[in-house]
Amino acid sequence: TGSSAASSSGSSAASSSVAAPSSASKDYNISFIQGVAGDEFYISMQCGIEAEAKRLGVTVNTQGAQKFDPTLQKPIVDSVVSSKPDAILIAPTDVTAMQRPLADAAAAGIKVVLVDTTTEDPSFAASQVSSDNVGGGAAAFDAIKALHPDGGKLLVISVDPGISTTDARVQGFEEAAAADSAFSYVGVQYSHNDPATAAQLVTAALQKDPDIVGIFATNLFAAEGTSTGVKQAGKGSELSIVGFDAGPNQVKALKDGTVQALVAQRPAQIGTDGLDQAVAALDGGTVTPKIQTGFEIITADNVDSSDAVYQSSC
Ligand code: T6T
Repeated sequence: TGSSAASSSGSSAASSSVAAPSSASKDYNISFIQGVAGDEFYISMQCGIEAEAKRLGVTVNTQGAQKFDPTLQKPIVDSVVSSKPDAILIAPTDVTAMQRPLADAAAAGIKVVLVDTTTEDPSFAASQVSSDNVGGGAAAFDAIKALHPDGGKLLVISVDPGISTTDARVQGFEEAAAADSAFSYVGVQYSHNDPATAAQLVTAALQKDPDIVGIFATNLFAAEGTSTGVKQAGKGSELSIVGFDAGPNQVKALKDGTVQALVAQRPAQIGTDGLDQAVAALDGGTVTPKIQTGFEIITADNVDSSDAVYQSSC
């Protein structure tokens, strides 16, 4: 496997430039609804939110469904809304399915802040905080290109259509790949956030196209399964994997050489900024409607010095 890939940081409006309240005027009751429970990305986000809640003097309650699935997230939203929190921070699991429940929550007077993902018409939201997902997808292509300058076939393993983040990552990757005639794009396949499905998709794709040189896995679970699939197919340095996210398993795969680069997001920062915006909205302070947080490309060369690895607990 290749030893180095392009190393750069995401260029996006630094969220540190966004004003944060120094405290809340009262102990607000705020709910954080994760995209899915047990995902180190959302655990790290929760850690950022909890630390900021302590600093501001507000109370946060966190919940997440067992799967990244709007049919499981909607009942959680319904029950949270009926408990009448002051604000909701949420990563909606589908652009369409979560639109109405969240617009209704906002119409009922709850401040809604979208963290990570968004919906098709987020005008109901007080603020939206997310990574530069299109830019991250393009950076994933650059990392593959650095390892395979002669080009070749590319595959993308994503989650499900209708998830704003992973769709934007696919878009950024596809646009960058289309602009480079040395590469040919085999297409995107959807793993439903299930590593076993991702592994099966990858082994099948490699059977059909054994000369694939690069696979972009658009989130943590897609990357986990992609690593397994490539290992099962017995591929070596002729193929590189770039994964979005930097959970402990992804870092392990990077260190053992299965994965060549990770696009690490700043989930704790997304959470911190999201809570700041909720409190600002509740207190009538300055609210920034849209905040883009950065990302970092992690490779074997900089993994030991990187502080971007996700937490599995706070
Ligand atoms: O990649 C993150 C998140 O940004 C995405 O919306 C869903 O998947 C993750 O939570 C990683 O599993």
